[in-house]
Amino acid sequence: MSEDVLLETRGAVGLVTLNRPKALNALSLDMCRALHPQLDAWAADAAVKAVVIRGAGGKAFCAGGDVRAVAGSVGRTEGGASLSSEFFLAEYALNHRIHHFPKPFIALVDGICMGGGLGLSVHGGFRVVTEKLVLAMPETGIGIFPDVGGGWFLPRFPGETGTYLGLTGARCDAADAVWLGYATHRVEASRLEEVLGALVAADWSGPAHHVVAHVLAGFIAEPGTSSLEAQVEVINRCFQGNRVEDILAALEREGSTWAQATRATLLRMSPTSLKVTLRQLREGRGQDYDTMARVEYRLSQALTARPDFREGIRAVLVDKDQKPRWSPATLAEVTDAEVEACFAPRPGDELVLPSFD
Ligand code: QUE
Repeated sequence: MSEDVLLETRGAVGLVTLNRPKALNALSLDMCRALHPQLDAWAADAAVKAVVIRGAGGKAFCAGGDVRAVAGSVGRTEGGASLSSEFFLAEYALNHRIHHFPKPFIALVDGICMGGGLGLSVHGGFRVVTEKLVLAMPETGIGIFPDVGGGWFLPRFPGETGTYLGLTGARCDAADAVWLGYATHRVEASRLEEVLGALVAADWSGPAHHVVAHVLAGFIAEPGTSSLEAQVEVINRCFQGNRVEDILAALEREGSTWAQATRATLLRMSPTSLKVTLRQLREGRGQDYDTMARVEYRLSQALTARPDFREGIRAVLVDKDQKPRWSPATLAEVTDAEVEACFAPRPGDELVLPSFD
């Protein structure tokens, strides 16, 4: 059994603790494989009324998928399957299990939550955040794209904020997360143990969603004002385009300090990632989550096979020089055909999801 994810029941609550604090609880293939069957068992067990997920160590909920392991394995296969296909199949199946979970699923998101951390939280019904929240979808900075359902949840954030967050990787605090609708509750980090204790001690004789909502309501604190909300009009003006080049031009016309800094951020990201991501987010406006999960699996396989992924991991997580050399290096060199090819079906290598109705 993996010690990297702790699974226990406390009274009527199934409790998941992501337990790789030195790696900011980054989600590995082994963790997905340990957690998923336990969620199936809890879904079927009438004595379990709700599931709580949290991160150990007090610094992070979950920094993302274990992309370092995936990048280190590119080109290598294990009995025919690559770690990239095994990992993304397992991670997206787990996200889908949470999305369709039949009982309250409560994420206690205290600290860093990026990429795969959103996959473990946004699909549940309750996302409880604290003053330590740092929320981001930073994948365009490592040559991939905002996955784990980003194609579904980012277009559902207000106006063009999802486009902005998915392309730039900008960080959100607790007030931003409440305004976006990501967070359902804001509590003080020092009270999270008490929240868990109150859920364990609750009288579960009523409808479970009402019980959870009632317990959490007893702990809410003021979220404060969102700086993201204050920017929404300029974000909407600049990020409405359907071409990355149009977004850059709009930021240049806008001219403010914020617009110049945002434009400079975009110019540091993988040009291929930016073009693929914008197409993904536009497609996701009109699609349901399950459809986007299948699209995202195709993208995961196409983009992890490209050079920008290994280069992004090198620059951000290995050498940490923050100076990736992207290939192609400019937006103009990324052809529409290259972007289109990333979305192509992969006969014999598709994400197959169970139906939970
Ligand atoms: C983009 C990402 C990730 C990232 C940085 C990015 C990501 C991820 C990690 C990460 C951070 C610290 C760790 C670790 C992984 O960083 O998905 O193991 O200790 O997991 O810019 O998508």
